[in-house]
Amino acid sequence: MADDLASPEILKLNRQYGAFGRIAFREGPGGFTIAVLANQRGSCEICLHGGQVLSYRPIGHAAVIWRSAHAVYEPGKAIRGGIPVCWPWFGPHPERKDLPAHGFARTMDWKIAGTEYSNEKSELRLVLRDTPETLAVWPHRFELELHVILGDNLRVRLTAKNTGDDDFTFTEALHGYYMVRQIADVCVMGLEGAKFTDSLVPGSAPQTEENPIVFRAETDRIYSDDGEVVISDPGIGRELVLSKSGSGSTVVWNPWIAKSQRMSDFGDDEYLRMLCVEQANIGDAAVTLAPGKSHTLSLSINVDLK
Ligand code: TA6
Repeated sequence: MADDLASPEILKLNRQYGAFGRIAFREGPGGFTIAVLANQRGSCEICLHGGQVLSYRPIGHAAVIWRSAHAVYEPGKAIRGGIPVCWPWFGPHPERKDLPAHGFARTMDWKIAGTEYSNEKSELRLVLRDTPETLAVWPHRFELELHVILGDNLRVRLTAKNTGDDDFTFTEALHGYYMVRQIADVCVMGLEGAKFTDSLVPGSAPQTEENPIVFRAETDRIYSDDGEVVISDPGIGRELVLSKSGSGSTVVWNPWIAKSQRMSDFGDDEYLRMLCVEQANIGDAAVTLAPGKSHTLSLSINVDLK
């Protein structure tokens, strides 16, 4: 039984928020608290460190979400894989090179705001609020909620609320890492006709995507697109259909060989088995909120056998 040797904190969480066979909490790597959602259609794990979905496995399917075997599970560090929450900035901080890429949300400890379940769904809400440390680098009061809904698909909703007295502007991404059998056989559909910038050539002019995207080298592109994207993976025999709302940008990234070798928390050949397709708001799609206002970025992951 998972609770046999659980810590008092984990036992308390399971007493307060657990539901046998539907919602449970366990201690994970690095001592991080992991929420496990389950229902008759599958299971999903979310780490309270970073508010990060770590796994999603619909019943009868291979794992959907990828995580590096070299991932680091340490306070203040980002976990390589899953669906990192990039907020309140995407990529390098626009001015401060001393600050971590992709903001602070993915390296902070989130709190449980609530759980609920029904015959069809198991749900978890996590919340993150400003701290003296965040105010020191980003002088705005905020409340961030991550709402994960496991039903016959997986939905992830990131809601930002301005709880301060001044407007603020942020960029963001649900930086999902997806499992593929063999990247050379994969293609990404749905971005044909969309404008994109190539992050590997900073300052390069926008281009227009003409074809489904295939992968033969490091690929790191930011598309202006608000539509659905499909990861076609003949190796596994499935399509991952990534639908979204509240997002004007889609990022497609595979590090390929050289970048994989440069990342200490990424195996040299792991690029073969993963692909990032990220629902985001970057550049012209940055979001400005007036005091009291909220914005939700929402992702739905559906698995279609092919
Ligand atoms: O999403 C693409 C990207 O911005 C890449 O440029 C690469 O840096 C990736 O994110 C991973 O960033 P991380 O800070 O998690 O190593």
